[in-house]
Amino acid sequence: MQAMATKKPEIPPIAPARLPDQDGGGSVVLERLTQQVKPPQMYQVLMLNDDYTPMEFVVVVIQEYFGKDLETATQIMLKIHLDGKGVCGVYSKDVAATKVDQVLEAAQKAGHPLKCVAEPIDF
Ligand code: TYC
Repeated sequence: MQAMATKKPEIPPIAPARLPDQDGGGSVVLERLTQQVKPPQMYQVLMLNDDYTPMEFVVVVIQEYFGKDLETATQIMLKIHLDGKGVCGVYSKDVAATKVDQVLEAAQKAGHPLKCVAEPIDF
């Protein structure tokens, strides 16, 4: 038969309860907590106009990488064509950077000079 362990299990010490700070006069001082969490910085992915990329290609890219339907993608493309730039979507930093990479890679593969950038949005 196996010998029984004789050592008693160790009981971890109990942490002392944290009491609210007191001001010495017997009254409890309550401090208002300032907001501790900020919303994450968001980035808008902008596409830039150029004279060479076909409109149809831009519309397909906006549908493919920014999840827009044909009508919305066409409106965004036309806005870019007329104003020089337009917002394709708003994302967290990492996702926005990935979208930019995907668009630039698709444009490069197709031989178009289409450009795309991410920029932080201030609220
Ligand atoms: N200006 C281009 C043309 O006339 C179309 C275009 C639209 C190109 C949007 C880029 O981001 C762009 N073919």
